[in-house]
Amino acid sequence: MRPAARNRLDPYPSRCTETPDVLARNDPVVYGRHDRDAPFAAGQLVRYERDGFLILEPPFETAELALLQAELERLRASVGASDFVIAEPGDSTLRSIFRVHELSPLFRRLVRDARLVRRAEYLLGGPVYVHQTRLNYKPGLRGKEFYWHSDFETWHVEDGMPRMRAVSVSIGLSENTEHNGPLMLIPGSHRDYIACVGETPSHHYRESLRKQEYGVPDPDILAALTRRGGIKSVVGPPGTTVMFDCNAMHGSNGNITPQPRSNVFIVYNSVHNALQSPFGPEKPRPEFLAARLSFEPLEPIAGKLPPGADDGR
Ligand code: 6CS
Ligand code: FE
Repeated sequence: MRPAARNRLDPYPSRCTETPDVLARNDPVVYGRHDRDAPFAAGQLVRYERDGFLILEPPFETAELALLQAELERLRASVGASDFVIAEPGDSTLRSIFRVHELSPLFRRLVRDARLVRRAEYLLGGPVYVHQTRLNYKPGLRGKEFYWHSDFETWHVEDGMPRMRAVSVSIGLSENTEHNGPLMLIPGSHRDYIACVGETPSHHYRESLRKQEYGVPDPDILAALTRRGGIKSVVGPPGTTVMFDCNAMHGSNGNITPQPRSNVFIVYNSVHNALQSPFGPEKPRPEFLAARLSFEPLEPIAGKLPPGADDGR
C-alpha cells in the first residue's frame, strides 16, 4: 500500500508516479454467496467472476424499451446547457446526459427496477444505491470514442470510492452493431488494477467526460491485457443489457455510421462502499457525477415499467 495524497493508506494508488504499474485486485468480484436463490444461473456467475461482465437475457419487453427510447429523445430535445450535459469534443453535438434518474420519472423508476437491483444486490453482497447514471448518445456520423479506462480507477482517485464493490449496467436503447461503436470490454481485465501515470488536472472531469487522457492504461499493459483476454464487443438489438464490474477495462470506438449507438448506464454501489474523500489530490467531483448527498439503499420495485412512471415510487 502507498500513502494516499491525504496521508491515508491507499490499496489502489494511481496517478502518483511516472511509472505505470499492475497491482493485484484485493476485493472479491462476486460478494454474494453462489447459492440457489441467486438471481443468476450458476454458469452466469462463473462467467461474471471470470470475465468481469455478463450479457443478460434481455430483461425488458419491447413496450418497455419503447418507453425508454421515447424518454431518450424527450431528454435530448428538452435538456438545456448544464454541467451535467456533455458535448462531443470539438463541437456541440450531444454526447452524454448525467443524473437522468433525477431528471426523469421513468429513469427514476428504471434504477429501482427489481430486475436490475436484485442482481446488483447479489453481486455486491447487500443493499445498493445509485452512484451515477448517464445516457450516452453516441450519435450517428459524429459520435466520438470513449478511450480505454477502468471506471473504478477514476471513481477511486477522483471520487473516493474505497473498494471494488460497484457494478455498471448498460442497456442498449438503439441497435448496437460491430460498426457503430459498441461497448468493448476486455475479459479478465477486472482482476488487475492498472495504476496510471500522470497527475489529475484540476476540474479534470470538464475534459475527461469529452475525451479522457488521464486515468488511461499504459499502452504496453493494455496490449498485454488484450493478448490475454481478447476484446468482447457488446452488440445486439435495443434492450441488450450487460452488467460489468467497476474495474473492467472498457471503451468504445467512434461512430461514423449513420446509426446512433445510444445506451443508458446505471452504476450501483454497495452501501458499504460509500464515497470517502478522493484518494487523489483533487477536491470531490460534482454530485451529478458521484452521489454523496445520500447513500440510502434502493427499494427494488417489481413489475413492468409503467407508462407514466410519474408516481415517484
Ligand atoms: O468519469 C466518469 O465517472 C465517467 N467516465 C467514463 C468514461 N466512464 C464512467 C463514467 O461515466
Ligand atoms: Fe466508463
